[in-house]
Amino acid sequence: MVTLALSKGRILEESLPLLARAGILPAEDLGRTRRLIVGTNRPDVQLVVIRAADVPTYVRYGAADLGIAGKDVLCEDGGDGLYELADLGIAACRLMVAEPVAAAGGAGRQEWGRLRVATKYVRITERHFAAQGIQADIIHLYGSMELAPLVGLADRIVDLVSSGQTLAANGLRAVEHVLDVSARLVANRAAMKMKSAALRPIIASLAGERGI
Ligand code: PRT
Ligand code: MG
Repeated sequence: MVTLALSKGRILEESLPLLARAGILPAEDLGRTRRLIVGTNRPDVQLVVIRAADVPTYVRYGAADLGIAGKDVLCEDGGDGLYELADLGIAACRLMVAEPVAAAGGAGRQEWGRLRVATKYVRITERHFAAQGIQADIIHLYGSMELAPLVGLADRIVDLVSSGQTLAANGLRAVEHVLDVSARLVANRAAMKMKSAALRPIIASLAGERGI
């Protein structure tokens, strides 16, 4: 059995056409079912639908042989023990530093003491500011980062931006680029050896020309 880990939301929506092209059709509507393991038209392929940030963990421990996860999630995770096989070119966005439009480029930051940055991406954010010699206080949030500067919780945020509408709607603007993000196909290292014959054709058809 080959197990592929996916997350609900954008990754799932944009992965389904890739799966269909690879001849893998979920047996149920993944957006609706409450089942977490979903069979497919292929008796040897099943899907697990989990939180986006959990995909690297499932694949690392071999609970899933393959996974589809955003580069944001993989960078934050560190990716140890995983093979990144392909940039699938889906769910594309940018990880950006943003601040209130009113903050005027962060001028006067020193007067207020250390920069406070709210984000879900603690490791990436620490690295990003450390590389500039800025010691930031990172405030770990699990979602709705855009709210933090509006209520005085943080000076800046590090979050994903695609259209920019969410930032604009909350009086924020992107001030620095951190990372270009798209979904990647990852694999468990042991499975690549032990299940090579089963995995190779699936990887080839999912990755197409995009294999790394
Ligand atoms: O739901 P859960 O908390 O488990 O995870 P999640 O909310 O991160 O899942 P989901 O499905 O929203 O995102 C999963 C993956 O999709 C991310 O890890 C990215 O790799 C990818 N992705 C691509 C995005 C976006 N684009 C995106 N725009 N994930 C989130 N957003 C959010 C962003 O955080 C912000 O709130 O959309 C908002 C900005 O969108 P615009 O269009 O207004 O700029
Ligand atoms: Mg979500």
